[in-house]
Amino acid sequence: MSTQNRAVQIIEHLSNNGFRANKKLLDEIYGDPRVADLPLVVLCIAGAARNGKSFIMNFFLDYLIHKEKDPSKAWELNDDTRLAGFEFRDGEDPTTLGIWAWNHIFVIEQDNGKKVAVSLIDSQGTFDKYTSYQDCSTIFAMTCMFSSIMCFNVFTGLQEDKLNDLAAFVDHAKKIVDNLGGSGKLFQDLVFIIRDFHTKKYSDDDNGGQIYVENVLGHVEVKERQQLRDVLNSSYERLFGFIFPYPGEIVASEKTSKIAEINPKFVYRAKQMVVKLLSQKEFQIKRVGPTEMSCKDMSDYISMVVKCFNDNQEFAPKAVQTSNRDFMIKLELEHASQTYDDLMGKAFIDCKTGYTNDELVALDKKAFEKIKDDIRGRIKNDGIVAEVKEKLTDKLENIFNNYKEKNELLVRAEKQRIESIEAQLRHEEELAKQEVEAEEKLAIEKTEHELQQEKERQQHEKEQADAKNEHEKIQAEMLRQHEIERQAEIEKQRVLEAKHEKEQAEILRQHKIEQDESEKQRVHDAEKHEVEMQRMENESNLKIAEAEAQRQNMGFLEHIGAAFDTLLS
Ligand SMILES: Nc1nc2c(ncn2[C@@H]2O[C@H](COP(=O)(O)OP(=O)(O)OP(=O)(O)O)[C@@H](O)[C@H]2O)c(=O)[nH]1
Ligand SMILES: [Mg+2]
Repeated sequence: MSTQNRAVQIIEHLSNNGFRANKKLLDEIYGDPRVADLPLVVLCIAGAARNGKSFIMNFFLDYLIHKEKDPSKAWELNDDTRLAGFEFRDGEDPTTLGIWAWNHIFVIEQDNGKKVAVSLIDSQGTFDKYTSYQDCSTIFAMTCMFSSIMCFNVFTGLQEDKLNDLAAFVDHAKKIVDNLGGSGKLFQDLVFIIRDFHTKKYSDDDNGGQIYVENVLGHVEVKERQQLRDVLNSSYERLFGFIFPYPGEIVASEKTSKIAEINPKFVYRAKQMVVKLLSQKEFQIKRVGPTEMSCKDMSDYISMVVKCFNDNQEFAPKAVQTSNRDFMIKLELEHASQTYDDLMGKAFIDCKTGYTNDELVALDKKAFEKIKDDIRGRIKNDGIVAEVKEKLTDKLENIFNNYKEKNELLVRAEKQRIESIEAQLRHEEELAKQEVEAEEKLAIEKTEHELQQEKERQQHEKEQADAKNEHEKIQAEMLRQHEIERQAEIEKQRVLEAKHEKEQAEILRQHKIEQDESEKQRVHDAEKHEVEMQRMENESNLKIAEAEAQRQNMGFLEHIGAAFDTLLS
């Protein structure tokens, strides 16, 4: 719980029997975007002053805080739990003045997965010595009108005087709402919370409160009392009864917020009641007549109700009539406009091309007829139906005009789309034609090109063949020339070799001649030498002979020796 969450006075009780709604605060609370569009559940409490209304509201508060925070976890109340929020006080002086609401609207997910907004409203004590009957009646009437779950808090039991108080208001109010349609009931859930209840017969039974209330409101022999019961019994859609034991001394005579200090049986009953009334299985959505209220509607509704009560101070039920009638018409108009908008919107979801005028008029007629059937089915008062229909015609005309404009845009867009498609088609045809022409041209060019290429290829081949031939010719010629040259060279070589051989032969011959000459010379020289040698030998021999002759003559011999040396050198 945020520190800013608290009970705030939404309706101030002015001293001159008047009331003032705090519109700014109401807008802040019920117009909060977090909850504005959610279906609204409102639990209100009313009853005599100083009877523990605010005290018991804190049990509802604790439950909602818990459920909003952690929906899947079971709600536990243990000795550590502190109950706080709505101010309650011991003593005699009234604590709650005017009408107070918890300024945080709880978002609770129902078992079916849909979310609801839950508001808690506490009220000033009524039907007691502190408040005038008229103001009591007004406060009580207002809380009845605000609530979808109306808790009537009483002490010790449902005595006739308490039933009388209730019935006095209910009787008037019921006659008024009877005509408004729906179930025609004043209350949706009427809950009797009976405190300090002692009758043992019921106290020990878990269902004792329900049985007790049904018994009290059941058949009685006394005629007037039965009439009173008939009035009450025809005023609610569902009836609940819860009986509470004495909460314990500390609660009753002092003030405590500690669960540990409250009678455990009281805590047990409180838990049972809270879970039953705020069951996630079946929340009671606030309706005005047959029309369910969204959270955002509540601020206007409360303001309008307060204004009506201030304007009709003498007769509270008249205020109920006026405000309920006006507000119902307002809600019906909003609901019908929304439905019309939804139906027309739906018709436009898949419509991309717009409608013809006749089709559009038929759509409008169909939606309008459906809305009229819905209204006729819900509201039984012909006057209200007529008024809603009359006002609706203007309202729906505005919405229709919006759709008409939207349709014109769609039709125009469709026309443009078709024109653009046609233009596109023409363009595509032109392109296709150009493409075919281009392809044909390309095919011709390709064929020509291929022919040209073939021609060039053939030409090239021919040139290549010619070149090859020429080359081969040249090669052959070159080979032939080369062969000739080679042969010439060989011949030349051969001639040269022959010449060389000849020269060699000549050289050899010359050499032979020279050798022969030389041999001859050598032989000649040898012969000459031999002759010489012979001569010299002869000479030598001669000399030796002479020397021998001389040797016999010594001198002679030396002379022979010298002569011989000279000869040898
Ligand atoms: N005997 C008794 N006293 C209770 C019970 N519940 C609360 N109280 C005490 O009654 C006193 C008044 O409680 P509130 O919750 O302020 O009563 P109230 O009805 O809101 O009073 P107003 O706002 O003045 O109308 C407090 O001291 C509570 O502790 C109960 O069930 N029995
Ligand atoms: Mg109070």
